[in-house]
Amino acid sequence: MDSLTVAAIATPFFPSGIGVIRISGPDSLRVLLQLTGKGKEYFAPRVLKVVRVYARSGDALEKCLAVYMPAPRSYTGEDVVEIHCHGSPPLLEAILNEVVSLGVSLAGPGEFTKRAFLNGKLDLSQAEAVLALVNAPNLFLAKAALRQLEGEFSLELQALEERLTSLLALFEGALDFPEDVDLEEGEVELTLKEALQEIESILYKAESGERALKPLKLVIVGKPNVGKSSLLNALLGEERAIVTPIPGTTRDSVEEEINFQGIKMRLVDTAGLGKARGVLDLAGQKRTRELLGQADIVVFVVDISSPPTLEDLEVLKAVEEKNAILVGNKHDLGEHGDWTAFPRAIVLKISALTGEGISELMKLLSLEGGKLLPSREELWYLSLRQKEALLVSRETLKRVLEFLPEQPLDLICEEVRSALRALAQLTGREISPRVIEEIFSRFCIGK
Ligand SMILES: Nc1nc2c(ncn2[C@@H]2O[C@H](COP(=O)(O)OP(=O)(O)OP(=O)(O)O)[C@@H](O)[C@H]2O)c(=O)[nH]1
Ligand SMILES: [Mg+2]
Repeated sequence: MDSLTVAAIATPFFPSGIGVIRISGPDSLRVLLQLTGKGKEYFAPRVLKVVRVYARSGDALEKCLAVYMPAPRSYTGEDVVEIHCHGSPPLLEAILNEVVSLGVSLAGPGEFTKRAFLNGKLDLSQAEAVLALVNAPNLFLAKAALRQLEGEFSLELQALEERLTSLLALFEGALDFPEDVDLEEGEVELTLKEALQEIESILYKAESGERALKPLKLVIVGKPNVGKSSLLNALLGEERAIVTPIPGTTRDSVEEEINFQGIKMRLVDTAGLGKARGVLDLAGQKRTRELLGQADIVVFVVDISSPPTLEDLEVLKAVEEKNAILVGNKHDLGEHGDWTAFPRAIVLKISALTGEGISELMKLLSLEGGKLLPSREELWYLSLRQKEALLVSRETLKRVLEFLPEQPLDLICEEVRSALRALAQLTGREISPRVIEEIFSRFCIGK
């Protein structure tokens, strides 16, 4: 354990609601008492107290809240103090300077989480989950990271390790006492296959996590002039695409990313499909068909205020393969009766002009988007390092399975041991200080 006491500003360094200074190590309480002039009985463990913070000169710097969390029941497992100040960068810096002048060192990146790891509060996969959680680009991955932080991923790893460890024990027993231990080849093969399957399943969940990183592609199609670009603008809440009363306004696609209730989507407005009015139209329509091929969700727009045309039917044909959502735009201009006979039912009546139905459409889109993302239980948000360690253990076990019948037992033992070593890299049970430094250097200061 590191006996130095360290401190850092744990919140972003710009004017904000609050700013937190975090101190960890054996001197934390002494520093808090010196800064505030209070006696130690004032700070009941883990209770926020109102304090004044004084500079060495005796000037009051701040009136704020502070909490003392004695070891081992703290984030780092050491004595921890947090001072919750007003979020003023110069003020935070001044208080940090006072803390340092009382004999405290500045914390390096990820130092608090590193101490939590070294003190056994978290295993390495949980420590990396802290980083994943802070950096999670969307709510799905944040939730996955939280489950990792709470140890669910560690449990999966433990189960895997236990399986391999007992297999190794069996092999070692057979090596030491060949006449006493009967190695059932079928059983060994089964255990190996099960372990391999568990690794595959973890890797699959990690890949699902990566898929959740990419925005879903939402393509808006329809015949010319039905209000596709207007709808894009309405969904974005800004005038992104050009809108005119002239059919064929949009020639090239217009793309913009948006976050629908935690789901990242890439909205694509396209050139209208239908009768081509020249080479430019043809090129635009070709592009629309390509984009349709890449679409995760398709919004098929029609003008509900005028009767369906052959062009609408042509668009319908183009989106047949896709699970398209049919919306009737220009509802502010009325509703033409012939739409009830259209082969596909209109799901929503909207007006990109007045905003009618737009929030309902957004709800529907986030619902559809949610269905396309892997479910919470099927997702891990792993670092490259973690995935590589899993890949190494997978390849090793595959080799063992392949050569099982011919290889001498001691070689097989060695392979299983190296698969276990790769897994131990994930929990951090067997890891070099250099790798630990490398991992925590990716954290921000104060975490
Ligand atoms: N009344 C009414 N007019 C609308 C609505 N949505 C769009 N418009 C008008 O319809 C015309 C065409 O709108 P756009 O958004 O350019 O239609 P588009 O489908 O992108 O057209 P192209 O790019 O030419 O294929 C414009 O004059 C819009 O102002 C609506 O909900 N109600
Ligand atoms: Mg357009």
